[in-house]
Amino acid sequence: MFKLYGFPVSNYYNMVKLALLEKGLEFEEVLTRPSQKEDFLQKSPMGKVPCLVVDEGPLSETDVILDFLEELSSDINFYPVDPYQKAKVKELMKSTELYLELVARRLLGALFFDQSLSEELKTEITGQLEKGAKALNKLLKFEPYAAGAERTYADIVLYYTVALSNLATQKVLDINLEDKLPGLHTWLELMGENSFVQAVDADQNEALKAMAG
Ligand SMILES: N[C@@H](CCC(=O)N[C@@H](CS)C(=O)NCC(=O)O)C(=O)O
Repeated sequence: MFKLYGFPVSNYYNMVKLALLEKGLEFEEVLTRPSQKEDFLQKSPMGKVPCLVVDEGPLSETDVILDFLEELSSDINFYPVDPYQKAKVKELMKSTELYLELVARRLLGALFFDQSLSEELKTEITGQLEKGAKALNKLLKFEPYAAGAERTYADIVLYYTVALSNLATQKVLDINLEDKLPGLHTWLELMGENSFVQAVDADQNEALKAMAG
């Protein structure tokens, strides 16, 4: 059985967890924080989560793990067969990570630990978010799914990116991503109807509550 290392607040962890659930692959969750301890670095060389240990050994980096899961036999696929459409899904996944996730991540210290941010930094991050949202709006389809008619990995990546990013942008910058990404609200509702999404969300919400004390 696979072992998934990480913790349920982590958006990256939840992307892999949802993919495993959707694909019906058996796995055990091993509650783990990022760590620089040598035994964890053997599994995840940067000490980050998630890390998935499969029969052959460990794998780190979320996109690599998602691609690996897709290669395993499954009736549930998250990439289109057509090479161009598949590349478009990957373009959307990568853009979501680079221009939304990694930008909003700069606010997580303020979200979780009340770190203060200078007005200058807030202005810089707001500018990056505006630019990123403009780019994402060129790629997002919401017809009804992120990349078109079918559910793809782009939905999984966007869903858990938005989950934490929107908490952060609302708290720190008073920006609701639903106002920046037209169609996001309806799509979030659609995604929320899925029972696996509900299960992962419930674990994330519980962990967020525990973190808030
Ligand atoms: N590039 C990594 C990023 C994963 C990541 O940043 N995970 C966070 C938790 S959400 C982490 O482990 N942070 C600790 C660190 O950056 O050292 C991936 O795609 O899996």
